[in-house]
Amino acid sequence: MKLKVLMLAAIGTLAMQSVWAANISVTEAWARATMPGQKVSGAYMQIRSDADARLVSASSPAVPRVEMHEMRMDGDVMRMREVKAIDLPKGKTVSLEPGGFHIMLMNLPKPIAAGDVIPLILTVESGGKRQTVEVKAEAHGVGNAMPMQHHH
Ligand SMILES: [Cu+2]
Repeated sequence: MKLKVLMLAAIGTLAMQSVWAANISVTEAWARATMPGQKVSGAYMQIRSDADARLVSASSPAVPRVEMHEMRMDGDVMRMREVKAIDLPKGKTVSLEPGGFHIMLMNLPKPIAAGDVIPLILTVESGGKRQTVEVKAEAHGVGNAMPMQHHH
């Protein structure tokens, strides 16, 4: 009986190792086109991992500064803050979308036009190991020019 328990424990360990590199799928990646003079924009996407993982950083060869942000209601005021990581629970689709988690594109050297493709590199940590995922976010113009509504 004791041996059986030990074997199960060993199998458990092997299973853990086989998910060393998580399979990450990113779909519906898009970025918001900007108005002339606008230095910041957002990128959004759906991320799904087949193992528990965390998005720990985002960068882009085309954007000088990229941060991960979260928007949330604080009373009746929408606030945005930088986050260090975004949890990607196993098998769950995590939505980066206006009004929630998003990738903030900052210090833009030139406006983002509809149809532009913004390359993004996501760093995902799973099981103590890091991997990168390349994403191409196509820019869309959005009818509402004020993506972040503030209520005062
Ligand atoms: Cu932001």
